[in-house]
Amino acid sequence: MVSLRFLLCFLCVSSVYATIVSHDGRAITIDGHRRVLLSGSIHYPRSTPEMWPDLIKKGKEGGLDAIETYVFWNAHEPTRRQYDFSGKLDLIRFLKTIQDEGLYAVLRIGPYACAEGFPVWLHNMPGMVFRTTNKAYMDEMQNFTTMIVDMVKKEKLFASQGGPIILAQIENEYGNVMGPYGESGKAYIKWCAHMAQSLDVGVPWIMCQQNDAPQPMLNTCNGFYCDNFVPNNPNTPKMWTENWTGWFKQWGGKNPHRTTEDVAFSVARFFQRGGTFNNYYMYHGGTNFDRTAGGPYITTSYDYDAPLDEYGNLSQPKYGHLKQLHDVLHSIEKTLTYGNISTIDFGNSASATIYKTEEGSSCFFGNGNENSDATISFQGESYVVPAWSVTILPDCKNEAYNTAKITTQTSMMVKKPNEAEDTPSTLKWSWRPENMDNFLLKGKGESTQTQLFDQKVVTNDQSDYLWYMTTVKFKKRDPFVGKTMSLRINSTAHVLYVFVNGNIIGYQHAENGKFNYVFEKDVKFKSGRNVIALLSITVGLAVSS
Ligand SMILES: *[C@@H]1O[C@H](CO)[C@@H](O)[C@H](O)[C@H]1NC(C)=O
Ligand SMILES: *[C@@H]1O[C@H](CO)[C@@H](O)[C@H](O)[C@H]1NC(C)=O
Ligand SMILES: *[C@@H]1O[C@H](CO)[C@@H](O)[C@H](O)[C@H]1NC(C)=O
Ligand SMILES: *[C@@H]1O[C@H](CO)[C@@H](O)[C@H](O)[C@H]1NC(C)=O
Ligand SMILES: CC(=O)N[C@H]1CO[C@H](CO)[C@@H](O)[C@@H]1O
Repeated sequence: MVSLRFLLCFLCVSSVYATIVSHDGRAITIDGHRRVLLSGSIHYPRSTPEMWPDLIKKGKEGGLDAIETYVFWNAHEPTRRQYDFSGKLDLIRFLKTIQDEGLYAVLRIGPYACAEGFPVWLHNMPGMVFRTTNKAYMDEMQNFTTMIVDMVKKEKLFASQGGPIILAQIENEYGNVMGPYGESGKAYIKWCAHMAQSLDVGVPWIMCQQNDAPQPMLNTCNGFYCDNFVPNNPNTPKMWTENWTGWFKQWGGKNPHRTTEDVAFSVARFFQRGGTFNNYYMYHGGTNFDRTAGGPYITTSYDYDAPLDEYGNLSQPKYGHLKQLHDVLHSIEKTLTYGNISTIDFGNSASATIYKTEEGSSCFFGNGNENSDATISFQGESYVVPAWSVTILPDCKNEAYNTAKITTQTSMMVKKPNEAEDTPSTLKWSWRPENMDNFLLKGKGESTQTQLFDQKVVTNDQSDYLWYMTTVKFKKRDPFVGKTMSLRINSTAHVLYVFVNGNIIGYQHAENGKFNYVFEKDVKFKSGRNVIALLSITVGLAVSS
């Protein structure tokens, strides 16, 4: 009893000790030690709080050091200054679950997060221009970012306070789009850096895909391959914040697949070339619940072909093959982060990288040729390195791992028709009318206008459907009555259904990536009142401009 109490007290004291997170040009340092850090993205709203401990535990068993997540502004602040941190949106509970499992956390506050992230009310604010030196935007971004940082600080979740968060992120992949913003874009990035820095979180801030990230922001790489990435400052380590394990799925598209061998190759090559931090986007993709799929056409499944599948099960061999890679990389952490580096080029895209310390050496043999295997002779031995692969030799003698040689079991998910006994025999479609009570529609659920309004503005993201209706009257002797005329609609709806006098005359949807199309169809009008009704539908809302 006494010893147990002593142990508990020791734990509670040690948990409030600050962890000092810093970096040099080689790696992130934790309490002064350079670290090899493997991290995986798990977005808390894409699973349930009941799943979190299991997902994070599986991440840890899979060799991760950290879990990374975005913070979803649209979900947390659906209406201006009205917040939701309940259930799946309990960010603090998620971070504490990570802490309980003994992992680090990487908090990408953004608050821009690509297709998802911005609330619709922000889009609808007067004078709003996203992601530039726009006063209204900057005020809102600062307000939300500050609130999140304050919440997290209050719970002592930054490493500087004894918590799990070792890195925070401001903005997101802005470098990819900043060109058109010109000087304002540059000023905005400086402002972001300054604003973030002033929040004094006590851990480094990162900016991904931001070559001009001002010091002390760490610029990092996102992509399928990042081995050629060079940080913008000699004091910034080589970090990869989004290594895409697959891709999101779109309606009508096939299941995205990125081979295990290719993911492993890209990571091993990144470490061969001096990388020390890697994050998998995604480690668990999960589900876009309710209406949260970004748009257009992103499915409710956000499986991402990740090492943990949508339901949180191990996706083999990806999970196991990467776990082996992580174990090998961790076993040579010291050499990787402190060793002197030398390389040998064998030609034909084959190379060796040797990390050497006084205690010993570790080697990477890389073969970047997609078609032919390489035979590498090194210190009197000969090694076959398959095409498009990397071999790791922790002692420069014995091969411990090759990215193309999979030795873990493979699991296949078979989707069966509904015939098993324990599933209900009748899975039926059903429908219900939309709840109109919550509608923030101008007026009372219907309104009369003399022009067409953008659906986002009218529905305020409370519905995926909007009816536009108008009437045309013709006198009996009007020469157009009964004649074939053309009804032309220039539309940005993801899907458009067109009705004349209650009869459907056609429908059309935006081809992938095109947001403007012209619907055109022959119609005949009767004398008297004719009703033209258009049903405009969104399939996943993108609020990024
Ligand atoms: C955000 O703005 C509201 C006013 O709209 C203000 O009351 C609140 O203090 C601000 N929050 C932060 C963290 O700045
Ligand atoms: C997959 O996950 C579900 C839900 O956690 C579980 O019921 C099922 O047994 C798992 N399947 C496998 C093959 O592990
Ligand atoms: C790296 O090389 C330098 C110069 O040869 C040497 O002084 C240093 O000790 C080496 N470092 C390690 C970790 O071996
Ligand atoms: C449709 O509208 C867009 C923008 O509102 C415009 O750029 C385009 O030229 C229009 N297309 C046609 C065929 O009218
Ligand atoms: C969305 C995106 O930028 N995807 C690109 C990522 O990088 C790979 C390879 O470098 C490209 O093929 C993708 O188009």
